[in-house]
Amino acid sequence: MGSCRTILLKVGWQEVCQDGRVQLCSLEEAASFSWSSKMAVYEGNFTQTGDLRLAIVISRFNDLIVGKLLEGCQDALRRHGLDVSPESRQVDYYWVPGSFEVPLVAHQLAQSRRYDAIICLGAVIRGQTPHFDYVSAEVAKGIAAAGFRTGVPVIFGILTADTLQQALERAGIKNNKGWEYAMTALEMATLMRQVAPLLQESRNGAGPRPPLPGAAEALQAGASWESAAY
Ligand code: INI
Repeated sequence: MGSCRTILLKVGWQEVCQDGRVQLCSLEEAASFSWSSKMAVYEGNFTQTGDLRLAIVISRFNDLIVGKLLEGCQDALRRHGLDVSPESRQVDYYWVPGSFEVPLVAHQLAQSRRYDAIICLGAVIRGQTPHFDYVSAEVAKGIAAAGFRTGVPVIFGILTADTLQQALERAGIKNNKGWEYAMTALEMATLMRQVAPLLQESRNGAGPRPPLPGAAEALQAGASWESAAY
């Protein structure tokens, strides 16, 4: 496994490379990394939403579908205590022509550091375009890159469907995926608020990490991470 030189983020023993790959840090760094001897569980929640700030990037293409996704998304946010009104100080709305344009705006919003999470909404329907595969693949990659490059959760709320009927079913007739995208945003935003201080801790340089049973043997010269006991 080759290692990249340009590291965008370090989270614990993991390094996120510029091209989005995730690799493990060097043995030397790992040995000097400090962890609390007590392991903890971190998870997001749907209750500490009072001071969250969100952006929603919305594609106008297929607006029949996307409008429904937006309604579902707003409904979920409202029911979890967020003010989604146009005058809201909590949620800002950014409209773009099509899904292809979503990642550019999402990336720049994430870079602005104004938001705890960014929700991307769009619909790409296979039956409507021969370039379905290009549009959907680029949008997925672009949205993933926006999150990786900035450390801000960027939610993939681009509905991909084979037919208009299928898209409608997922945009309100059977269920509304917009709801799910909103819930994902809340969970990730509240989780990342807990992850950010860990990152800061690792940037500040942490003290020695207490060894775990079996670590000394596993980390002998020549041992690879894969063979480590944990
Ligand atoms: N944009 C979509 O959001 N969904 C689609 O299904 C779609 N189709 O079918 O082509 C689509 N095309 C427009 C595209 O997103 C860009 O706006 C356009 O290519 C200009 O860059």
